[in-house]
Formats: sequence, C-alpha cells, structure tokens
Amino acid sequence: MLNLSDEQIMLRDTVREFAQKEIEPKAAEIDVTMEFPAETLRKMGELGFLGIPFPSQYGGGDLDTVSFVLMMEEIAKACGSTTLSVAAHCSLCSAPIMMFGNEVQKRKYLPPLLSGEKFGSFCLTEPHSGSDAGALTTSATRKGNEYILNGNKMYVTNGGYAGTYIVFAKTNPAAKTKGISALIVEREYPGVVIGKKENKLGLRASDTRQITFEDCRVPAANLLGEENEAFKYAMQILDSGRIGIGAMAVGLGQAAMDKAVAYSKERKAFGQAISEFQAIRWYIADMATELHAARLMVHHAAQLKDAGKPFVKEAAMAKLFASEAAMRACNKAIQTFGGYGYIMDYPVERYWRDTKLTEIGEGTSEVQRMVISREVLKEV
Ligand code: COS
Repeated sequence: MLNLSDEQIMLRDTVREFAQKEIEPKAAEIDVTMEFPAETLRKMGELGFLGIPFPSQYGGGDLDTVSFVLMMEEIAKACGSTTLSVAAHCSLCSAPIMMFGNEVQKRKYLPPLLSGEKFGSFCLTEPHSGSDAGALTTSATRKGNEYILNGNKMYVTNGGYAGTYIVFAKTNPAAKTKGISALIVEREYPGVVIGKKENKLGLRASDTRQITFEDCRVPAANLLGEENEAFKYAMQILDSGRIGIGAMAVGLGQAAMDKAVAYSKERKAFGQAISEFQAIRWYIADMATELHAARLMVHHAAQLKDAGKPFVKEAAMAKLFASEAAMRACNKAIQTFGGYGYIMDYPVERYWRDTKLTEIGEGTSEVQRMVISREVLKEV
C-alpha cells in the first residue's frame, strides 16, 4: 500500500476488527440462507462506515477515497455479499446524489443514506441493455411537474430493501446516449414494483432484483443534474464505483490466500506439510505478488481521484486486474485445499463464487478493456 496516514491506518484497523467480529462469523450462513445483512449494514451506518468519503455537512465522515477502499477490502475479507451491498449503496446511490444533486436533493437524501437508515440502489441495466448501457429503453416522459416513468430494470443490487433508487431513463428516445436522464425515485412512489430476488451463483445474501416502473410519477424536482445528460453521469459514477469493486476483489482474493496459506501449513502429505512442496509455494508466491500489485493499483486509482486528477483509465485497470488476479488466487486456493476446497465446509469455494461477480458487475472485464484501450489510444 502507498504511504497510508495514521488516520487511514486507524480506520482500516477499526473496520478490520468490526468485520472479523461482526461480519465474518455470519458469512457462510447467509450465503446459504440468502438473508440480506440489513442489521449489519445498519450498524455500519451507525459507525459511520457508509459515510466515509462524504462531507460531514450531510452526515459523512469527511474522509477520502483511499479510506473508502481500505474499508471495502476489510469488509470483503469477511463477506462478499455485505461488500457488494455497501458498494451499490455508497458508490452507486449516495455518490451520484453527491456528484450531481442540487443542495435540496443532497440535504433530503444523503443523511438517511449515510447513516444507514435507508438503503440505496442504482437502476441502469435492463433485460436487453447491459454493457451497451446507452441502449436502455425505460422512458421518463415529462408531464407538468412530473416525469412518468415506465420500464424494466435488472440486476438491481439492494433492490428489495432500498428506499432510494437512482433510475436512468430515456427522456429523448430518438437520441441514444444523448437522451438519457437520471431520476431520484423513492420506494413509496406508486408504480415502483419490486420483483423477485435472483438466485445467484455467489454473493447470495446480496439482494438482486428486477424493478419495474409502471406509470410511476416522479416529481420533476427529482431530476438529477441536467435533462438528457445522464449517460455521462452514469459513466462517471461507474468510473468511481469500479475502484470500490477493485478493492472488493482484493479483499476476497486476500481472504482466499490467507486461508490457503494457513491450510498449507497444517495439511500433511507424503510425510510433510504441503507448504513444503514447491508447487504450493509457487501458488503462494503468485497469489501474494498479484494481490499486492492489485492493491497498489486500487490505491493508486483512489489517490488520483482524491487528488482531483483523471482516473478513468486507472480505475478500469485496477478493477480489471484486481478481479482477474482475485479469480486466479481463488482458483489456487481451492487447488491448495484439494477436495476440501470444493465443499462448502471451507470458505474458499464461496470466495471463488463471490469473486466471479467482480469480473462482471460495474462493467465486465471486456468493457474495462474497451475503456482502457480507448484512453490509451487518446494519449498517443
Ligand atoms: N466520463 C465522462 N463521459 C464519458 C465517459 C466517462 N468515463 N465515457 C464516455 N463518456 C461520454 C463520451 O465522451 C460521449 O460523449 P460525447 O458524445 O459528447 O462525445 C458519450 O459519453 C457517449 O460515450 P461513448 O460513445 O463512449 O458510448 P458507448 O455507447 O460507446 O459506450 C461504454 C461506452 C461501453 C464504455 C459504456 O456503455 C459502458 O461503460 N458500458 C458498461 C456499463 C456498465 O458498467 N454496466 C454495469 C452497471 S453496474 S449495475
């Protein structure tokens, strides 16, 4: 890690203690029961973790993005599902309001989100619009002082528990990326229909839903930023969000590595601990090296953001590398455990299932490569 301040180290250690004591012991169980960790998230809100990079005037912690990624890594070491819920809540709901909201919107919506009193969601993806985010078809038609919202959103993290949704919709269907607007939608508005919870490979306790808007009337005052400008907002939101997902991947990969290293010292084969074998040592060396590199990349992207410098390329690189490095670490961890790695009595198979999402959510690895190559081509 890059020169952390005393304050950042203290925060990381506080979160680590909380995560190991309060989150980790429940992780295996909620993976099976798919129970959303609402109480844990509320506690995290009370402790100020959900407000880390936000100004204190809205109830935030006045801390930076580096502090946020330190928190994300520690939570991820304990429970992937909880971490994804935090990522969506902070990076995809609270952050957009902070970035593009007006003063009235910030004062109304941020305090309950930062304190964990309400949960937040981001509604961009649709059944036929994922990587091609500009192809979304949900519509918002202005009528007097309201927008009438109609459409179907998919893979909405925290969808069934959120009180506040950031919803992307076409306000000019003829224009692709130049006809999209973002609205702040409250769960109580008539026409918000919460679909069934998806049954997923991993991150099973995170709440993933389809959300449908049926003639949902949203006050025009809830328009986020300018009309028809929100495709760019979505891109900027995801640029930042990807740093958090990178940190989540590092945490999951580190947890897998830590378990594999401990196991390799205990497990005996052919008369010695398997940590004595070169094959296992090379796994350990590769896991340690790649996760170290991934962490540095995540921290670097976070530092660029904190310094107000461009970070689009570095955020995409950090997410791409961290998610793929973490997947490799999980593979090696399962291999180290052998048959025990393949059964649910040990957590490494869960880390593998949870990590897979980091190669897909907030932009697939293929989208990250598109973003990175575009940025590189611009530079030359
Ligand atoms: N920041 C600011 N503006 C950006 C931007 C960014 N990071 N990326 C693109 N834009 C702007 C472009 O500059 C362009 O503006 P102009 O038309 O004024 O020049 C506009 O947005 C359209 O951009 P572009 O032409 O690149 O759009 P594409 O349709 O080609 O889409 C990708 C580009 C694939 C990068 C985009 O659709 C994407 O990120 N998809 C993945 C979405 C995703 O991550 N979904 C997961 C959601 S997690 S719940």
